Amino acid sequence: MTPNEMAAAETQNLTDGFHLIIDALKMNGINTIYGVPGIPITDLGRMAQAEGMRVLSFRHEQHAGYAASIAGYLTKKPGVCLTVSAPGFLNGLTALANATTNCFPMILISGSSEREIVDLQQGDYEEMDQLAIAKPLCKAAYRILHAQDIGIGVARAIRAAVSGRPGGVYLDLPAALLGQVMDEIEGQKSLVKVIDPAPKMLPAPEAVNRALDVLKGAKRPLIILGKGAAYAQEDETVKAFVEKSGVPYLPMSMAKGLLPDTHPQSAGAARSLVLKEADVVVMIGARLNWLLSHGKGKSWGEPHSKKFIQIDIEAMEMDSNVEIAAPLVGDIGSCLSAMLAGMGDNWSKPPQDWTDTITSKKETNLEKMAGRLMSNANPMDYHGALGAMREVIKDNPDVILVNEGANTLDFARSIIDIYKPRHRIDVGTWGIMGIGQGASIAAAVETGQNVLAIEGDSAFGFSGMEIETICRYNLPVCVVVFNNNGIYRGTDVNENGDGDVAPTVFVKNARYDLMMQAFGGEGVTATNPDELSQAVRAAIASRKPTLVNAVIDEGAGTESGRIGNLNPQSVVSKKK
Ligand code: ADP
Ligand code: TPW
Ligand code: MG
Repeated sequence: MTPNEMAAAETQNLTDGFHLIIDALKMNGINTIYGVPGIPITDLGRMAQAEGMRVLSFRHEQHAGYAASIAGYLTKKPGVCLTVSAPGFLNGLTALANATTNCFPMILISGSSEREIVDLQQGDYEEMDQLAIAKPLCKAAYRILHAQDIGIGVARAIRAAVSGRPGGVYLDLPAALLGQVMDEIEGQKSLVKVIDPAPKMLPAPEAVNRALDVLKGAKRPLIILGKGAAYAQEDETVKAFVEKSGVPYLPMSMAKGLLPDTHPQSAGAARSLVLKEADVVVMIGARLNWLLSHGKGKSWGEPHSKKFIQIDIEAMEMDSNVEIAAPLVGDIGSCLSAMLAGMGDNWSKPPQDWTDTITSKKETNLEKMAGRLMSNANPMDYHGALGAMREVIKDNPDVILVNEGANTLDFARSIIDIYKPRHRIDVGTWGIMGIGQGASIAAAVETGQNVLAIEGDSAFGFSGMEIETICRYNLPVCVVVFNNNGIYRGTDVNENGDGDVAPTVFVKNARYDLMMQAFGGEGVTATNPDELSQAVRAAIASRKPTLVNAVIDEGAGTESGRIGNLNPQSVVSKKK
């Protein structure tokens, strides 16, 4: 403050940038900050805590960022990640880009160094043009230079994050802004409460009729539910549409549980069959990206053998990979309500031979798997260990499952049934490793539920240090490390004999459970399904931070889990 401002402060009530930011967030119902402190935002975190916000400090910004993005996914309010300038900002940026890719609403708020010095590149402390760097990696990026603009700046960030297709927003706060003062009453007046931040978007009636016509003509219809449908929190409407239509559905991984995986219309256990044979596919909040082989190719059967109906809030998503016969642009609740209204009372269900074929395929496949899930092999294989975890979730359907790894991910996705919406969080659109602890922390903080995180030993390592954060906030998180001594498997050998281990291999028989004990949590090693099951059930009952080191046969996994086909092949050396 200048001497003049100091003098004025004695006669007038003042506020400053710090408090205006906190007030602006709180006014908009944002009460939690995930971050890492340091110059220039240390006091911002302290003051936010003093003002009643929950401020969760992490050990690395990337994980605070993943936590913020998952908070956004679970609550439909942007999750906030707060970081310092340049390196802290960059550490958070991966999470911001990941949030944007996954359509999760989050705001990365980073302090930044002195504008005048940064722009002249005169070598300021942590100098970086953060706004320019963030821009191509997020949905929107803003910088606030004046205290009186904080209200509108925060409002823009919130609306950009949650309206239309949700995504990541960057908000740049130069250090000088935080200390700027203004009259307290003027300051309060400058704040903006965002009215209807994610307005409904109604589909055009003719688009609804077109979609109904296409669906009516279907002999072998299929619904695909994506995580956009789970995000929308229109659970009852989704259920009503699926059940009234009678159409079998496939959940994408994070849409599992939107309807319970045990629902009779779930075609999850007959995935290959329905993708190949369906003649009309209704996409609901799911994209035809690599996870669905772009809607074409061998897994989709005869070329041009299907018509697509696609429901999405983002018009540009239509025809991204294949022709969409009936694009339905709008929010999921409005689109499905309009479809339901148009279906009337006499909608005829799909032909029985189609649903019977699916049911019998499901039964065969589930039977085939059932035996393997009982496997008591020691060391455990994936089926034995996950068979035990499947029973734990069945008995505790409120537990939120977090899942990452390669084999650990792919097997868990198909083996563990989920019973409730938004109860499975995983590696998402990028197949990113490292979301484990950040997602677990956010899920526990935002919902109060127990969290079970099933992570490959490699996957765990990306955010392993955050188990200290889990212990510090005493969160009901049970991390199970599927320890197979490496990435995909622990058996690779270095063929040049220089003494190094192969690039995919870790220290053998590592004791991840001891890491948890270092921070006061429970740490247990499990070598068979019974021990594993017991340890996880105890963790759920006690709600104590727990890490179970689950010893998995190091030879049990396959290269890249189920997506080994994406690896380029060398003609010189073929992978065995
Ligand atoms: P998945 O990986 O489960 O297939 P994606 O992330 O690929 O899911 O797709 C989610 C889609 O949902 C995105 O295209 C996004 O635009 C859309 N979406 C998100 N929220 C809504 C909503 N409220 N209404 C309609 N579409 C939505
Ligand atoms: C940020 C590449 C995909 S899966 C994986 C890596 C490193 C680890 C697989 O081993 P894990 O599981 O977790 O032990 P398992 O059961 O098969 O042994 N960096 C990032 N993201 C990705 N996806 C990778 C690397 C990868
Ligand atoms: Mg592994």
